[in-house]
Amino acid sequence: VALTKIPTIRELYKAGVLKAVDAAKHAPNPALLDRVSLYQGDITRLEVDSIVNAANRSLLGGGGVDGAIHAAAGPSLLEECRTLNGCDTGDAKITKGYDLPSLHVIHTVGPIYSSSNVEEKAQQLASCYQTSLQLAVKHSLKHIAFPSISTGIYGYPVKDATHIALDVVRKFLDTEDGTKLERTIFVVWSDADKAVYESLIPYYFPPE
Ligand code: AR6
Repeated sequence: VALTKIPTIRELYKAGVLKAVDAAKHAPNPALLDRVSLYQGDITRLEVDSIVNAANRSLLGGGGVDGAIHAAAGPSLLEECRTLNGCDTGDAKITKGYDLPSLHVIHTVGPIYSSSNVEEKAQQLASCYQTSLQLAVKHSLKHIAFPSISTGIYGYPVKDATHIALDVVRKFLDTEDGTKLERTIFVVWSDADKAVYESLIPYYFPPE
């Protein structure tokens, strides 16, 4: 899927998919409307500079989006991952994309959710988004596509996780480093997750 086929949130407002809300949490930043996307589908099909993998600390593959990324990238990805010595929760490491249409994969490790230590889990999840964004800019990558980290096998409540994802990305795009990212894409798999993103995006990325 080419970048031109991935709708920006400006286009989603125009189409009526996204609707303005009264009590937005951030001031409008019109430039960001062209630089953020919501896309429902398979992250492994995106022709972008980088996709993010919701990995585990071994970085040696697993189920969910991790399994899909390794399957689509081919065995060379696992070979490179073996050289990385794993990754801490909340941190991120980068590899090439191999057989993926994405040039790079940014592997991050989300927290395994539990209803105790909610604040620590939230900080770890925010750190996944933050370190992934920083890594993309450090490597001069212009696009980054995120799956909904930790909300599958790791059990993080989708609504809480989506607030964190949107908050960290909005704040990062407002910084000087953030101006270097031409497109940040939130990738959702299920209809339910898409509905959550559609309802919350207007609070963080209000229209003009
Ligand atoms: N494209 C986009 N999103 C996807 C895809 C895909 N191809 N496949 C699944 N999702 P999960 P986690 C969505 O479980 O919760 C692995 O075993 C999925 O619907 O992949 O961070 C790792 O090795 C959900 O919304 O990641 C770890 O052990 C989101 O991706 C563990 O799972 C994340 O779900 C990580 O669990």
